[in-house]
Amino acid sequence: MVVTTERHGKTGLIVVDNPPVNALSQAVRSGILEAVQTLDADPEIDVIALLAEGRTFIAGADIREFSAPPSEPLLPAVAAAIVGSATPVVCVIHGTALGGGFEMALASHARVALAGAKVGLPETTLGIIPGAGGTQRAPRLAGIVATADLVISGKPISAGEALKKGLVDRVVEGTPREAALAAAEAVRDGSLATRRTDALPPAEPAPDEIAGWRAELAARPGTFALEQAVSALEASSGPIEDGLATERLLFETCRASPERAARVHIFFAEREASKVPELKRAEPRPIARVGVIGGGTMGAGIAAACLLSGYDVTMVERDDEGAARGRATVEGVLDGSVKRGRLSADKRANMAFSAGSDFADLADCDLVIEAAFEDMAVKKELFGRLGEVARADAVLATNTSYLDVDEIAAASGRAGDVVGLHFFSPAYVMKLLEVVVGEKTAPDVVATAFTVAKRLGKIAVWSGVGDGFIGNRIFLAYRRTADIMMEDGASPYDIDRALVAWGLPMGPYQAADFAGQDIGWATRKRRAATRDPNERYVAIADKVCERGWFGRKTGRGFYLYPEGAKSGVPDPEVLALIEEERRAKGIVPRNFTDEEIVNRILCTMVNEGARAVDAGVARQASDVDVVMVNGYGFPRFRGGPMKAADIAGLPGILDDLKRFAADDATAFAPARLIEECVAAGRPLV
Ligand code: 3H9
Repeated sequence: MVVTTERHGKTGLIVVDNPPVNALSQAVRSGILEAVQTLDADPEIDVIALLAEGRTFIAGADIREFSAPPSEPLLPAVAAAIVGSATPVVCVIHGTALGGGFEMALASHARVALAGAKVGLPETTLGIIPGAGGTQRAPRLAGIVATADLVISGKPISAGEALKKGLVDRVVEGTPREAALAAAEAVRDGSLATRRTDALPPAEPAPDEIAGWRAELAARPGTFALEQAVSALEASSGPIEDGLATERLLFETCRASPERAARVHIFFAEREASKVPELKRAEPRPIARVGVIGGGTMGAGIAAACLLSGYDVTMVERDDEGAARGRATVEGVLDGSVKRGRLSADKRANMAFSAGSDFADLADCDLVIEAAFEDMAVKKELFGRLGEVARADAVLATNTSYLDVDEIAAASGRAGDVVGLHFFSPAYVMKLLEVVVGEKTAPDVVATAFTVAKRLGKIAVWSGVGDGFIGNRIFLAYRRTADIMMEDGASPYDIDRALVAWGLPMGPYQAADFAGQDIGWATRKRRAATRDPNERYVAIADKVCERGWFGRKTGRGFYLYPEGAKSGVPDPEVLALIEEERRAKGIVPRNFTDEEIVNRILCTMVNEGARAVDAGVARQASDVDVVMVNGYGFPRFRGGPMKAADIAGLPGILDDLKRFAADDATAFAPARLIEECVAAGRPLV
């Protein structure tokens, strides 16, 4: 029974119990509907309270049901039954009341929240809009602008803030059950007023704000649901029946959209990624003290991330000067967190952090993360020492972004303890963590890595050993395809523009300039010796670097960055340099449409992602999406490259791959997984 009723004197309780988050499945919807009707018809009951068991009130509609046709009773009918109940209904919120969960509260006649509870309307983050009255009832209580804050940001607000906005009526202490019984008593003695939201006057129109939001949304891709949400909010200044009908129509349009399919896919893919079998097979090792080798940008970022998540941190650098620099960087991050209100001064003062140059300080660490220079010889030397210095039960991790983790592990003399933890910069901000599992990595070490990742608030993805793991492997392939298009006739500015219009936050050349091209150049030089001489190599970026044009930090890269300019401007000298390269290679430039640019890049990413699955580097295709969305800015509204390929039509992608492979098999010779999926008529994810 996912919904039960209880009678306590004249109070009728409707208790939802559908773990883990009390999502509004068909059974819950029909349970609430029936319970409201039963208790409303009971002459002994004069107040009804709606509450939930477990860690949270209702976290929304059951997202898993969105891809199937809707089944009765629909959520708006449940909300209508609550609003229409002649017996007042009080809703008691604990944990998070989100989406349809908060809409059940908005339909109730009064709302009581436990301190610490949160409420929100995050539907647009899933590519839909509130579809059970949220866009009509919240504006009647709080106004269009305050509701838009919730709907457009998708972020929940605290019970206290909700009280200020008029979205809840009271914030109380205690358990949900105690609060429900007390609230019923308060309704009875008149100290808690009840009202029917639908009987409140329509919201005050906000035409200027609405025009502003529309203009802002029109300027960026992937805002279909947000645009529909604005239209629904606009309708809240008319009669409630019309508004609810408009909302329903717009909700259904969103439900059928590719944006919804993509966003819901990535929501579940992120949760699937960390369900690795090792977590069931092995007990994670306890971790309290983390050692970090290296105090550069990466090392300091990792140290800060660990401190912010409550670990003690020992940082070790080559010399005292390096340690002092590393310490200063970490402290800068922590001070920034205090300033932004994300960390209390008290917690900051009590953090256990030391930075020094004595390797022996790592001896009492439970986990050591190496973030030294990206060079195999350096890493092997460090892991050789670490193998001896670190405690026998310590986990040893490398933050390498390309190198062979098995080779590094072997150097430690205890390969079972070694794992790759590939953080993304800045490590205290970026959500993605690739957990690179070597041939000999012990299952409890993998389980430890995923457990630490969870505590760090990261989305961890399992990766096998392979050049660039999952993300950088795809990134390298993507950049190579872009470079080839650039040499064949597209300008870097055309490529960036087409990809940004498609939804990437930056094109590859804007990104290179932003990050600083010297790092990529150094990597290319290191890899030159192992490059296949028969493979096409585009040297344009090297020529740009040879001139010292490393990007923003040097005032020019692929773009020029004049004093005070917000973004780069095209550089005629770079165009001339590209022209020169084409001439030297005898390439007659051809035209690339934006569509072809996007298609070639998408085909490259999907193919390389599928090859990573073929090679056992990625466990499943959805992990590729999680990596690209959370580490490389791939647009969430497209669900990741694999989902984007499914949405575009996988058979068409395979045809394109075959066509493009005729002149570039390196990037486009189709991966086995794609051939198999198309042959079997199934999607990649
Ligand atoms: C909506 O309400 C539409 C309506 O307006 C209109 C309808 C007509 N459904 O995140 P966690 C699962 S749209 C199904 O790891 P946490 C999740 O997959 C909805 N399943 O825990 C996971 O399963 P598993 C609006 C759901 O503590 C487990 O619960 N609501 C749903 O870190 C635990 O989740 C939202 O967008 C769901 N709605 O965070 C809220 N939610 O264990 C979405 C979760 O098998 N949910 N699951 O992997 C969240 O933001 C977080 O899950 C929450 C808990 C904050 C609640």
